[in-house]
Amino acid sequence: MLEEKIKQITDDFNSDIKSVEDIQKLEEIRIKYLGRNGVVSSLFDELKKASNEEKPALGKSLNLLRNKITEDFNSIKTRFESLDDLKEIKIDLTLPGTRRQIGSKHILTQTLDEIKTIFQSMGFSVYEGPELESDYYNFEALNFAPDHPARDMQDTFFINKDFVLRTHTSPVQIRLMESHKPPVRAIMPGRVYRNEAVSARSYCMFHQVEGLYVDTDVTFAELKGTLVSFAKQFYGDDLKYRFRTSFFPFTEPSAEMDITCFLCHGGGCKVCKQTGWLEILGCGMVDPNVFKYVGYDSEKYTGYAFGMGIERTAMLKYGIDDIRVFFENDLRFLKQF
Ligand code: 2U9
Repeated sequence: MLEEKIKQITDDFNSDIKSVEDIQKLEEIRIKYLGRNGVVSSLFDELKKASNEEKPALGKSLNLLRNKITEDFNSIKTRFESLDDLKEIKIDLTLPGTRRQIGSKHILTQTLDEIKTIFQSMGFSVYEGPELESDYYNFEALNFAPDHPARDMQDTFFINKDFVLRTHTSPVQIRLMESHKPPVRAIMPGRVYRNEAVSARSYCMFHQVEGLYVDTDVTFAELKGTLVSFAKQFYGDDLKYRFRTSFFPFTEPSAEMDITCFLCHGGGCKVCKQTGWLEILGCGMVDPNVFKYVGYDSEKYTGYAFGMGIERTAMLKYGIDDIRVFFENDLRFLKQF
């Protein structure tokens, strides 16, 4: 008899709990089953009347029923409470989502990557060296005369009388040639320093890429061919160019390469100072004196070298008129690339 009642009450509880919709209804159910005068209490009263043989089994079933009801009640109560917490947080589902800030490479890195890819496709490898250099690597081995103006404190950051912040990446070429026999063909990108007044045109540090190719029978014609090919790939196929004679201590003969002004297409404007031309790089045949310093036989080998400023290159390509923007980290500038 009591056994049947236990079963019936289990079924009733299961159906009551299934339809519960809120915490008040749940409390009513708790009182109905577990309250002091509730269904389960009255079953325990009835248990007292059962025979001594039946009591242990019925007692066990009743305990199981009470535990099941208590557990179900607690777990549903917790669920309702967490739902209530969620209702407290007011979410406006019509608000637009938060846009994630996706970073990108700095325009100087992008420009250098592009330059590297072009020269690598022409057989150049990439070689790097230290920014703190000895006077020997930065000046002497590059054939700078002892009284050359670049050796002046006004132009170069001296660390002490023998060490400088490199003023160009050319010392890397010296290091490369000291450690490798010809043929050598590499570009040297890196940061360089100049003790100059900061302005829209010049900054106390900037980046260069220089290139060097040394082998038997390397000619000026090859230098021109390589640089024209580079310029066409970088600035566009329809570009016009010219080479002008120049002077550098480490090359002889030396030249500078110009391309037609991207703004006025040669007509003359403010950007090209009315000349119609923009200088993009310097170059020349490696001076035989430089070969002496690195122990190359200048009777057997010839080589060409070239150099360009990466900031200047990016400024020309993208029409940027102030070098300082590369170093200010202003997102309004950086995000344009
Ligand atoms: C060795 C031999 C020759 C590297 C060269 C230039 C010409 C040049 C300037 C461009 C603008 C520097 O960034 S800039 O100010 N560079 O015009 N550089 S030839 O010639 C070398 C280098 C190393 C051993």
